[in-house]
Amino acid sequence: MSFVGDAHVRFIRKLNEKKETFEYVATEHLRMSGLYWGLCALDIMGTPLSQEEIDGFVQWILSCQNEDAGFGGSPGHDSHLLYTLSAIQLLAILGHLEDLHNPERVAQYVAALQHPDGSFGGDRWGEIDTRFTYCAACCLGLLHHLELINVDQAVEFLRRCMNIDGGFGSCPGAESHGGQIFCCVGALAIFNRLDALDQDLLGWWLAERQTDLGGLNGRPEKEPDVCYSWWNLTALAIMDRVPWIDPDALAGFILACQDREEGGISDRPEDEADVYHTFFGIAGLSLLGKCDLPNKINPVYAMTERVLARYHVDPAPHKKPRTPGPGSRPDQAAPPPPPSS
Ligand code: GRG
Ligand code: ZN
Repeated sequence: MSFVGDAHVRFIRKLNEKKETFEYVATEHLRMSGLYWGLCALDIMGTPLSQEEIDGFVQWILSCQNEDAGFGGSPGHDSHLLYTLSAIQLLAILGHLEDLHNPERVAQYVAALQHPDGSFGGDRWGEIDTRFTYCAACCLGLLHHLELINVDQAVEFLRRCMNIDGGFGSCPGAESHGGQIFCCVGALAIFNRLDALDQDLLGWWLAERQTDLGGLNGRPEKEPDVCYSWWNLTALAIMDRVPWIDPDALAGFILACQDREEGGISDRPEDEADVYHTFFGIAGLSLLGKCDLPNKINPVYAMTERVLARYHVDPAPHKKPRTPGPGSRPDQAAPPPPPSS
């Protein structure tokens, strides 16, 4: 089945015109992330924006920044790590990260959400979730300010969220789930700490998520869903284990979820398309190297490689040689000091 890119571009562009609809009003609280899904999908497909569009988006994004330096999901909404990450990603995609007011203060806002046990709260109210560890790692990686947090403690918290199946949940003791696995593996990649994983065990668990339809599910016995073509596949990509699934079958499932007339991609074949599954479907196809998409998505930062290059962000932080610190596994320990005379 073919990829109907032109229809997807039309579908995404139309979303911004539907300002009078219930759907638009009902999603106000997460508009920042919605815009990120749409613009990142257009970026993967190499769709240019006009200068007028770029300026309008940048102005709108900056209008969502609050006194505490964080960003809300819409103007006047409280700051949250989810939307602060989307805002930073959007400014980078638009080539306007330079317009971010006082990036050090934004980085400090993010770092201040770390708790003493290494976890991150999503906002000042303090709900903890491994999603927020990823958001913090990604924001600080993009802003080149990882030194502001305690990385060892953050890794320690993630270790506590790891289950005996090799996967991760939202907090210690929570069931393994594809979405949280992306967050934990992505954060560990940014921290260059993949040594915290059992990559073979996790690789097996993820490979077993492929269903008879070719699509991936997020946990055992669940239905396949296009968005796991991002959540699960990124973890496999970061661990160099994409061939552990059948890529052609997965691509076939994603393509079968396209609305070939109106554009957009849905969670499952014949369901209604939405911008979230459109983005994750296109991002999954990009990770699989299918459909000749011009700008490759990066599995760690969830942005195209061209944007990372522009801002000098290492696309594979987990592949850098690492000098182990105290408490590292013995097989990775630094050589012993020379004997004293
Ligand atoms: C920059 C890409 C990016 C992400 C930012 C928000 C975030 C960080 C990560 C979210 C990770 C996550 C938890 C994704 C899962 C979303 C999802 C499909 C939830 C559905 O869960 P269930 O239990 O669905 O309703 P299943 O498929 O298990 O039936
Ligand atoms: Zn989904």
